[in-house]
Amino acid sequence: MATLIKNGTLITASETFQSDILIEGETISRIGADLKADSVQVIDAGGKLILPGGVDPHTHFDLPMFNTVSSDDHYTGHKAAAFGGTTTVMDFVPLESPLPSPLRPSPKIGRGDGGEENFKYSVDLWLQKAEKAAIDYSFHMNLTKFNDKIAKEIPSLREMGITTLKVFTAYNGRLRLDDGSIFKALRIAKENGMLVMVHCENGDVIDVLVADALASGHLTPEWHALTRPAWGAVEATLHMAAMAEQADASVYIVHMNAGGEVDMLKYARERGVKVMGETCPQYLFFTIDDLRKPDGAKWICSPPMRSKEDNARIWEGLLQGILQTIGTDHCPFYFDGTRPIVYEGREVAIPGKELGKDDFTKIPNGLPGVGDRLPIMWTHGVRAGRITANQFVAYNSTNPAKIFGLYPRKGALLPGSDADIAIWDPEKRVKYGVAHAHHRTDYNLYEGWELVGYPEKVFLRGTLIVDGEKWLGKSGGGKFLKRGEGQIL
Ligand code: DUC
Ligand code: ZN
Ligand code: ZN
Repeated sequence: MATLIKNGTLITASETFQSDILIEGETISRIGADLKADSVQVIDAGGKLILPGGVDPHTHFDLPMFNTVSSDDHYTGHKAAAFGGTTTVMDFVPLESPLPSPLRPSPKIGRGDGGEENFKYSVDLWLQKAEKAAIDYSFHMNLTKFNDKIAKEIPSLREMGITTLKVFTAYNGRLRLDDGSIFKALRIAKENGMLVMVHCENGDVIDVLVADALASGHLTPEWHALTRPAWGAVEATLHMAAMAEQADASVYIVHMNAGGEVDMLKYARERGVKVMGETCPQYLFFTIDDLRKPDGAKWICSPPMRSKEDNARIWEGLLQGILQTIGTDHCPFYFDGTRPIVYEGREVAIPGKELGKDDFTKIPNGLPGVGDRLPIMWTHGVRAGRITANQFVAYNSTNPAKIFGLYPRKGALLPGSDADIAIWDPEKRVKYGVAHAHHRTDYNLYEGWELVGYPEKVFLRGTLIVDGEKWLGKSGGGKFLKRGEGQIL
């Protein structure tokens, strides 16, 4: 049955206006005043806001790390996202070898053409994990090896609907590529309408500092931040912008965490370099002091938390339009994975941060956040006057959809767009925390925060999947989105 949402206030990336909105099938069919239609379900959204569903460009579901796995999979993480108003997520595919590994290929997945890393095999493995998807999703490909064979295969990713490659300037000997390989990847991406995303830190410096810290017996969580200096992120950001310019390509810097990175982004963009930047809520609120708390492992992610000054500069970067998107880098682990939590009526325990209780280098890196992003950014961004409501929509939905080739299907309230809609109650008060968020983990970074403004109903392609506290979505209800060429913003 069609759905008519009446009397709401629509918020897009550029406008705020009162209108009705008609959903027919999976898409928005009409937007306008006083809409009428036969045999529709009518929802009165008077006093409510109508937002395009959130598009999170950066998640890691079911990701193996340090002898465990991120504790949200492609169902539980999607469900948490939906409760927070997000209806599309983009996950990163690790580049795998079809050789025997702990991630045994299932019978459904062929072995590829030999023992080397293989895109098709890696993507198929991730598609199989994501069969339980509850919201729509797409993939980025981690480019963590480079040789002539891999270079030749990159364009084949386009046919799989993957138009983005993530490279790393850190994690020497594991994920990092050398400059020559990154430069070649940038040129291949440019030739094929693809975009390179970069994790910016200085891997060489980190390796020296980590070895020094361990040799000196510095094992507590704060050393995670002290061994990954902000300057490494800052110089890598400028370096990657310069690399993009030399390759005449564009580049997208993920999880910008240091004020200096925002300065470098501004510097490069003012000179016409095609560089874009994403930040994440955690880099707006937390600092190295959080890692010094008794439960500091909860805040361990890479790149790490910085300083109050960095938080403030990133907020400015959002208000001033220097940054383009807000992602989450959602990659949760339990704080104490020896103690089960009850998830959908079942006890579940997954090893987590306790793995590194005596050594910060063994703490799995990553945080929950996919469900937190919109509610936290609404109260502490929009209501606090740090960004406008239109910027909120741009950064959390429209810009990621545009940059990653999903617009106007996603990230838009337009006739023809998928009816991915959050009806937002701007007055709803919530004392937020692990009991409210739906992540499959035992803690929340925003525990006890008072929020004002929260999703009331969430639609995925016209189907109501969240109704207040009621979960109406289902495993397998999400679709894989093949992406085309994105826009450079
Ligand atoms: N950083 C994390 O903390 N976890 C997953 C991947 C990443 O870049
Ligand atoms: Zn990263
Ligand atoms: Zn990440």
